[in-house]
Amino acid sequence: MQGRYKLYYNPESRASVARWMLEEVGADYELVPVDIQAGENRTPDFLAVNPMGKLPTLILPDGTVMTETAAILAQLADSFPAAGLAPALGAGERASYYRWLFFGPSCLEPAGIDAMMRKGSEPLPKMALGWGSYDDVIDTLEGQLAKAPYVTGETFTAADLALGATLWWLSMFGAPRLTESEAIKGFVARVTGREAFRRGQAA
Ligand SMILES: N[C@@H](CCC(=O)N[C@@H](CS)C(=O)NCC(=O)O)C(=O)O
Repeated sequence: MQGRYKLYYNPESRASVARWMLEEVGADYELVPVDIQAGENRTPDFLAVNPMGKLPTLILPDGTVMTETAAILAQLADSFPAAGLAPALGAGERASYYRWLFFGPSCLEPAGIDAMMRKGSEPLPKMALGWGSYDDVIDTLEGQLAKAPYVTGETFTAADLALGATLWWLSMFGAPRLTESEAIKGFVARVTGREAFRRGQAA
């Protein structure tokens, strides 16, 4: 969808992942700063847009409200096909792309946050957790990233952006094992070396 996008934004939030994607696809967009520390994401005006009070919140050119980082990445990849960030519909690569795009928010993120923040309580039963265990998630990702430069093979897609961004901030916050893994370190360096990543970090 062409036109101007509006991204409710804070640089220290997942909104920076959506901004990176807007840069990747060359979208026309504006940022609306939201000061989370000052509670601007909990005002009635913001909650009327996103009742979860979360960033990123993206307004599409036709006024549709989008939340959920991975969904935003998928929508932008499809809206800007010339950027080549999503494999063709129906192709095997597309299946692999979906797999890894969803692996981010459903496995890597909760496993990483649980591994860093859980204090002293018993681990939850692996069978009941969608991500099984932190070690299973990292072993799986390591195995995949050892095979090829990107998670679906030779080509960078929105799934790499989703996983790369999450691995990048989990590494910065000291999640276990990440900085000891050559495959993961190499992948994070590869994706954060992209020009669009740098542009998305600009003040
Ligand atoms: N499921 C959402 C999570 C978004 C999220 O948790 N955003 C955090 C910043 S990284 C936020 O807005 N926190 C503010 C708050 O909850 O008050 C996504 O994947 O985009």
